[in-house]
Amino acid sequence: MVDEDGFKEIFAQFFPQGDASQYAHYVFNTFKQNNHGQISFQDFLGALSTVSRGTTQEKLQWIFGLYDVNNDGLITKGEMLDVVTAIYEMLGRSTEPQVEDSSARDHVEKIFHLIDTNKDGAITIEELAEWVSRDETVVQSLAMMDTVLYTRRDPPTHTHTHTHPPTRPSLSQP
Ligand SMILES: [Ca+2]
Ligand SMILES: [Ca+2]
Repeated sequence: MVDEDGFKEIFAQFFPQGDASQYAHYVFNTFKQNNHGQISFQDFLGALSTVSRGTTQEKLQWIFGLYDVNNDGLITKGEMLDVVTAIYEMLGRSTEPQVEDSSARDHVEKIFHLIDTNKDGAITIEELAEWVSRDETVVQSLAMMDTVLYTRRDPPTHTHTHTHPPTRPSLSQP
């Protein structure tokens, strides 16, 4: 079985330049909800495979679960800020350009207004799906798990910390 500390160790190996523990906590939480509190190593690998090679719908559900921290079916601005902040911490200080403390908040404000089309202050899975359907490529950059899988196949190099910026703000790659 993989426990939360095991997750943190795995993420720490892939993102040694930052502090991945908070992001690992959110990812573990997402897997836990999908697997009723127990995560075997097979479940873990299966989930990684879904995130990397699943359908857009499967990825969408996984991403939604990641950002919907309290699992109530809505992503609030606070939840998005928490997860984005965790991603910034994971990427660490070696990212270029240097991440300013205010940029996570700015990023969240921008993205939130793009996705929350009815402006009620919360994002539903339908709103997220609608946003993704406008640009299929965005789903590729939604989960940092893609980066983890990439570094698994290919030993980490410095270039992984600054991939090409997406054409619009994404949830996970500021
Ligand atoms: Ca929520
Ligand atoms: Ca909304």
